This record gives sequence, C-alpha cells and structure tokens, in this order.
Amino acid sequence: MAEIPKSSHRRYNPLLDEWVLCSSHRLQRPWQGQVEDAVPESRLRFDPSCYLCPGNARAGGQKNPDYATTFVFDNDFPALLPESAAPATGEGGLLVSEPATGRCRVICFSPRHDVTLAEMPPAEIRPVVDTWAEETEALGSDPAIEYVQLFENKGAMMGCSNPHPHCQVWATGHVPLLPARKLASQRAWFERHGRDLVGDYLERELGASERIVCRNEHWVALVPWWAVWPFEVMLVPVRRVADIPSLVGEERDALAEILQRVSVRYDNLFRTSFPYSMGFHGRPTDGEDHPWWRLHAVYYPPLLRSATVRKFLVGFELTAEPQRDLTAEDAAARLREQSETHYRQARQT
Ligand code: H2U
Repeated sequence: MAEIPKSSHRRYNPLLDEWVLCSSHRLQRPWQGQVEDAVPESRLRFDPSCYLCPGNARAGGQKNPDYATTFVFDNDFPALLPESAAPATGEGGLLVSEPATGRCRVICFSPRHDVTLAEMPPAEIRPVVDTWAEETEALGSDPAIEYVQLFENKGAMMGCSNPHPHCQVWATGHVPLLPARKLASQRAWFERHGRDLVGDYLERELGASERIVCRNEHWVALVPWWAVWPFEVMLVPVRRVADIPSLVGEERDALAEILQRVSVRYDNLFRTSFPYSMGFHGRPTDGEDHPWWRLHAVYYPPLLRSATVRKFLVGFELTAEPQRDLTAEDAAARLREQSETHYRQARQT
C-alpha cells in the first residue's frame, strides 16, 4: 500500500502522463463541507418547451417521436460533419492543421424530463447502456470513424443546455487528444509488463481500499490516485473489456446499477443534483483488438464544498499544473459514507 504523504507532493497519472500537485497540509480538517438544500429544480415530467421531450419539435423543425425508453438523433448543430473541405497545412511544422470529420448524435435516457440517472432504477438505465453499445458499434463500424466518444454534461454549471436526461456521442475520423494519450500509455505498459495498465491499477486499489467508493460484482467505483477534480470518480470493470459493446448482459446490468449508485452518492453529498462531465473511454474503432485497453468511465464534477462552491482550474492550474487540497482518500471517504437512498426519496418517506 502506497503511503499517503501529509505534506505537499505530486501524484502521477500514468494514463495521461500528467502530474497533479497535492497540498493536503492546507486543510486543517479534511472536511469543510456544508450541506444545503439547493433551490428546488424544475420538476416537470413533461416540458412543452423542451426540445428533447417526446412529441416536441427540435431546432431543425424535426419532431421527436413518442418514445418510451431511449431516443437517439443526429445532433442538429454537429461539431463535426462527415466531409471537410479544409486543407492540410503546416509545412515546416508551424501553422499546422488537418481536416477533421465525424458525426455527432444525441441520446435521450428517458422520455421523462424530471429524472436523472440518480432517480432512474437500474432496470431503466440498462436500455441506456444497450443504446451506448449500439451507437458505439454502429458509428465505429464506419471505416471513416477511428474513435467514438460518449459523454454526459450534467447541470448548467457544466454547460448543459437542458435538464432532460441525455448525453452526446461524437464519432471522429481521428483519435482525439486524451484517448490518444491513453492509447500510447496502455500500449507501452502492455508491451513492458504483458498486462493491462488499468487492470494492474485496479488490483492495487482493491488491495488498499482507501480510494474505493463502492463496487458490485463487475464494476468498481473509485477516486483515482491522480484525481484532479475534488470528487473525481473512475468506473472500472473487473473483467478486461476494451469497449462497451463487449460487455455481456450481467456486466451491463451491473454497470446500470453502479451508475445509479454513484449518481445517488453524488447527489446526497451536497443535497443537490450534482453537476459533472462524465465520459467513457473505450478502444479506438480502427478494427484492431487493442488488448492493452480496458474500458473505463471518468466523472469530472466541479463542486468542492457545497451546492454552489466550486473548484476552478485557474491560476497555477492553468499556467503550470493542476492542484488540489482535499486528498483523493478523503474525497473517497466522503463519498463512501453517503447513503444510497436519494435524499429526495428519503424526504418523501
Ligand atoms: P448539451 O446539453 O450537452 O449541450 O447537449 C445538447 C445537444 O443537443 C447540443 O449539442 C443539441 C445541441 O447541439 N441540440 C439539437 O441537436 N437540437 C435542438 O433542437 C437543440 C439542441
């Protein structure tokens, strides 16, 4: 078990080849939290003005079907298009550019406007997992697509445009920056050790347990050693699979379950609908097996001390390297002690 230093130190992220400065001595007590009931959010089951609710019109004039579980559509304002007329430039290594192509889709998790993953039973989240698998498979099978990124922006604080539960899929003709770094790290580790990096990391974490938040038979939720965001969480499958489509039925059920449990713990922490950006990192869709790759999900939530007090990545973080005061171990302990009954439900009963 690695000793946890009490004085300032840096921790290494072997997946992104990055460092984070940890100033644990700055906190007299590990917890300066404050719990408050945030202003109640709008709880309309159906919102006639929502462009994601069943039967409503979207910006392009298209009408959503009367869907009952998940609903997927091509983003009406895609960041990437299948064709690009941009030329490749950069002779001499400066003013370098290359054309970028791809497809962008939106996935609604539920016809209901007033729920989040924290309030959906795992049986209702399972179709979301299956939709993620189908979209990854369908988009990734296009030879023009090298990588499929699934991500959820939740909460206005993270720039989410609409509380209706949804995520986005951006399928790209290139492997983007962060997955490309993870590809290089995982491949190098595998070539050196003959095992997968994330699997080796998981084994160390299970041996130590101080950064584990919760787990089930097939998935582990933990605050990574190298966490940058105060309550950053990583979801890791117990069996090495390289992507969501490779998950078998039981692993998909277990993923639905742990997604819900982590979301409830997050909401309960500050008694608010917890904002975050989360995403899945699976293998590139270039037709290779990528035996070094282990699927994982990352949550990057901005809140630090309450429903309104957030961490900013500014100053030293922006100009030099990320920094945190709260230790990953204390963050994991705080998440671990949360109930798995949602505070809204607890209040009703
Ligand atoms: P965010 O909430 O994470 O911004 O995702 C919503 C997406 O929905 C966003 O990418 C798209 C936006 O382009 N959108 C449509 O495709 N159609 C609409 O009518 C409005 C928004």
